[in-house]
Amino acid sequence: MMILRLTPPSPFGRKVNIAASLLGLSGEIKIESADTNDPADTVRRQNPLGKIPVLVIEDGSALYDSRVILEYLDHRAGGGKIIPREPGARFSALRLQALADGLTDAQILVLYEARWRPAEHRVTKWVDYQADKIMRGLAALEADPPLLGAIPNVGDIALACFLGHRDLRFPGTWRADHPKLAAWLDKFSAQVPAFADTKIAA
Ligand SMILES: N[C@@H](CCC(=O)N[C@@H](CS)C(=O)NCC(=O)O)C(=O)O
Repeated sequence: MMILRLTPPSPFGRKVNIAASLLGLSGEIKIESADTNDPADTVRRQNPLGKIPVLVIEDGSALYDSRVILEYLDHRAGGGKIIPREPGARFSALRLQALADGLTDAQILVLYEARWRPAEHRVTKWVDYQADKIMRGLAALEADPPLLGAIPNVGDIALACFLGHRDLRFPGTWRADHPKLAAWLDKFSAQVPAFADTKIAA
């Protein structure tokens, strides 16, 4: 049995749960929540960065980050499923994953600014700098939304988790101005039951 360390609202942990479901591996994974703020939590020994998700596999080794875990799960499921083998499709999926994960990183930095810094020390210029990345990413994706294949790839999974995290933490801030992307997420949600199954209440 593999052990997945995460916190339920984590968009990166959600990527892993959705990938595992698509690959038929959910039954081989036990979820154990982690507290990244607790210095005593074993997650800091499993991943020196102290970040989740971490996947502990049967031999006791710990895999991180979410991209490495998704690659491992794809390999474990036989390969070429959520990370296509054909180079054109492969690099397009990996690039979409890099973009969507980068947007999620920026979104988390905006949240951490409010969570970690007292109001008098917050730097608006820094938050605006991150918010601009998100607006540019949303605009680029709206101009050219990805095609959803029969099996969603790692890029699609990462994009759905970014948009789901935006809905959770910044509701009402993207759908009206990005109708094609909103339709894309509805289609993903209809195709991938694990997306609704991993949704948490605001
Ligand atoms: N690149 C990482 C990002 C993981 C990440 O940022 N996780 C957040 C929770 S969503 C975290 O652990 N934050 C605690 C910290 O930054 O110390 C991945 O893809 O797994």
